[in-house]
Amino acid sequence: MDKIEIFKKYIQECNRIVFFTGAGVSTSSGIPDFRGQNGLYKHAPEEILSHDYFIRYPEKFYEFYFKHMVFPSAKPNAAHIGMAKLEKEGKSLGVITQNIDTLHQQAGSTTIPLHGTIEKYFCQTCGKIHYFDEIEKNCIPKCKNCGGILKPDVVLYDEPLNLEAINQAIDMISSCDMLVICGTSLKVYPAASYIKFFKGKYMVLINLDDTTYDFMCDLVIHDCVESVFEAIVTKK
Ligand code: CNA
Repeated sequence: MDKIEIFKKYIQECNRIVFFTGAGVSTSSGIPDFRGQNGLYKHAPEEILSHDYFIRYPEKFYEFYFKHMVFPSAKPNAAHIGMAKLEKEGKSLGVITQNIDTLHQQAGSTTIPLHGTIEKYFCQTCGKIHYFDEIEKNCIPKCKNCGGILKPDVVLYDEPLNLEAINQAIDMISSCDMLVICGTSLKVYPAASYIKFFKGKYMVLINLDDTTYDFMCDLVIHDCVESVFEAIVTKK
């Protein structure tokens, strides 16, 4: 049996599937990842997307952020749509994602965004919330209330994750019967460590490159995640 057939068989057997996703799920929507073949790693994103850098150089931070992290015209691809479809069919509990791009939410999945989203911005001075559509994009976005600098509601390097999101992610992973890990290098912690809470039947990994967790999985597919979902959901 080929790997796609095995994956289809697992999907038939399971009704509490959870997807754990990363930047590779969105590359075919035109959003570059960090560590893939055309990734942003040459720009040192870990330094620029850190809390310390944001506080010290907000102008340079936002220049990078709006150029490399925000893609308002990106649309969900076959992977986002396939995961949402499996949830509508009662097969999946939803998606836990490290992505900030909101494409899973746009596709209609129940989504736990571990690293926040590009949708919300908080004033550093008065706390007022702003949304993407209402902020200025060609300079440092400022609060409409007090003029303070806005910070995106994304988890920057050297910032803690949201406790509620962590608890929801661990709950979902520890109660699912199949965990499908897609488009992530599993190199960003603590997010990657949550997959260790899985105690269900099948762990599947779909990623172009090897990861250090491949050995733990029942099925590893080194291919484009959107092609896999086209094969199993769209063309089933
Ligand atoms: P990463 O470390 O860049 O890894 C991405 C992985 O996806 C690599 O191993 C690639 O081989 C693989 N990959 C790329 N394209 C595909 C594809 N079409 N099909 C299958 N596999 C593919 O990204 P991670 O998500 O693991 O790292 C977590 C960081 C990246 C999080 O903090 C994110 O917020 C951050 N990030 C998010 C986005 C986004 O929201 N779309 C974009 C870039 C970075």
